[in-house]
Amino acid sequence: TLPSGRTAYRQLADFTSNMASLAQQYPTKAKLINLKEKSLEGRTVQGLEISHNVATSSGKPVFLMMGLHHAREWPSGELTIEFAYDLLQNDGVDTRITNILEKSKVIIVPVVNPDGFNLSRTLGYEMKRKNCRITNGQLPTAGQCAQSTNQSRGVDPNRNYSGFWGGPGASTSTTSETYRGPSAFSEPETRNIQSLVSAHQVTTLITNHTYSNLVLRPPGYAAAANTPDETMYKALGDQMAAQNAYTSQKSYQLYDTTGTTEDWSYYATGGLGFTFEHGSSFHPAFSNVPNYYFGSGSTAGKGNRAAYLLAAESTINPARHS
Ligand code: 0X9
Ligand code: ZN
Repeated sequence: TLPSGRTAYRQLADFTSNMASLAQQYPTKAKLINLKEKSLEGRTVQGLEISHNVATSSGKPVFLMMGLHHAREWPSGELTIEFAYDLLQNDGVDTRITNILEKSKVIIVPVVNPDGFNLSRTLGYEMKRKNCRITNGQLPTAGQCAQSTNQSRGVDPNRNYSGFWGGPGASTSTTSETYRGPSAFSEPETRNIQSLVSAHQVTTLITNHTYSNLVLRPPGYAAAANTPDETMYKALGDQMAAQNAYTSQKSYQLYDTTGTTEDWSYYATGGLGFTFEHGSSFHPAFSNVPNYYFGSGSTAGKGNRAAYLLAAESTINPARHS
């Protein structure tokens, strides 16, 4: 059973109400945050900051976890919010969690791309990937993303960050699933994460996606050199992959990309960012999600929960992983 007890994929309103409930239930430890900009359809993008005495936790190193950059990748939001439930429910029970919340702060943003997710999860356009940008210069009104050309409309949020933006593995075609946008950080979804990271000491981040059972680290394209932190980076990636039994590798070994989240955040801040690609399809039956979280078979009792705990602990003492 998942920490929240859920048995079906959340809709956008469920994420919103669940985060509000957690903040209300754990007022000293969980703080609801509104990211800087609304989505193109006017939705507020929310997150939770989680730490002991969260109101005065501004100096603590941060582990940031995100979901749903890509609309159809529903488990990525579930795993992100379930980690928040787990931390809050098991603080004072699990000594690793107590230590994490004492010495660090965890920030979760389960739905980075709410317009796209709403279209995919609720309005029936299940395979929507990108945001709802209309590329003729207009802004969409609420629900307009669901109109006829919705599937091809939009900017890929995971090609719109500034890291190597303009390079290979991203498209200049507005109808491509990997359209990079007219300029780096042209979209509110990526600017929200940029300003969130800039306002905190984010020393480790995980951006959850589906699918392929991978733990990916920069660089995102083959012609780029290894990061200067390759030894430490690989060590932490490999340790996390030992928990969830995914393959730990450099991102470009999957395929070239530019403009992805951690190819910006790592080179901009030095914090270690990873993409996790979960499972074997974009959104399988919900009954798979508890297995993703807690592990199953050879990873029973480990899974992504254990990988996330390692990531959070790495913020407390990064050198421990080198
Ligand atoms: O293409 C992406 O944005 C990610 N895959 S997904 O199916 N979730 O869209 C993978 C990006 C990982 N980075 C590289 N492959 N360089
Ligand atoms: Zn994705």
